[in-house]
Amino acid sequence: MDDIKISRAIADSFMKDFLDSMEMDVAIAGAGPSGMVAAYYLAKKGIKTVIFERGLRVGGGMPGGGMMFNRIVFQEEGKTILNEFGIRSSEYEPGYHIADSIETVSTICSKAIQAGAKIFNLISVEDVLIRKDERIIGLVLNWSAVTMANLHVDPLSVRANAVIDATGHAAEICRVVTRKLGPKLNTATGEVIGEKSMLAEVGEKDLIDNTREVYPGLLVTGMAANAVYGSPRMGAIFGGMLLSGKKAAEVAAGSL
Ligand code: 48F
Repeated sequence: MDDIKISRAIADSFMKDFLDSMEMDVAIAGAGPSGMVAAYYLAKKGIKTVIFERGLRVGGGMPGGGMMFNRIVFQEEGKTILNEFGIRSSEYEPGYHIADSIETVSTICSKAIQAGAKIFNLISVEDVLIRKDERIIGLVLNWSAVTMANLHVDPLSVRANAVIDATGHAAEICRVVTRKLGPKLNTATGEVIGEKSMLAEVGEKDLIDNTREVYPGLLVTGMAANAVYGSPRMGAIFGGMLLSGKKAAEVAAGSL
């Protein structure tokens, strides 16, 4: 084995993929459950989709289950997506299906990639790319190591026809937009309203309505959608996250 060939193979293959991902149909910030499900449905339609994930690993809040018990709950509607992905679950009580959070995350991730989506980990989205009329047309990226070390290093930009904020509770992309472009989201205040306290029944239902375009060129999915529109959180029930990802894919595909 030649050590330099190993290094060249890695750098060369990564750089080809990265350059190919400078322009895409849909760019997604965050590889949590909603972002990866959205990527799966988009890629399955042949839509060029790339996720940029800040962390070392994918899955966001899903692997941790509820309070580190790595099990997650799905209601009937969410179970249909589990079935579609071939993820096993068992019925704990009527209408309460329980799944292994690690099996769920790993299966969704591998299906998204095999459908053709790309996931770049260790890259943070720090801003959006805009047109003169302030429509969002891409993302501004930097290595997570750079942002964590607070190094003064300029970012790179990538262009996309649609951008999805799938950054979870923090709704980071929507917050960047309001901070830099003003209170112009299509929420009641124009700002990120902020999530309400735990109420699973309402949170799960609202999530589907909240999954939509929140600013020209920018969609929101998953917990970010509830945070932006001021709906409750819901803990380790994940049907809504998967259904939200599926809806985000439909809305994004329809906007292309
Ligand atoms: O938080 P996360 O899992 O979001 P989600 O898909 O699912 C929410 C649930 O996990 C849970 C819940 C269920 O009831 O409430 O919280 O809405 O995944 C968000 C991902 O986005 C990444 C973050 O590391 C995580 O993997 N992320 C956050 N900000 C950025 C980012 C950023 N600025 N750039 C890139 N990735």
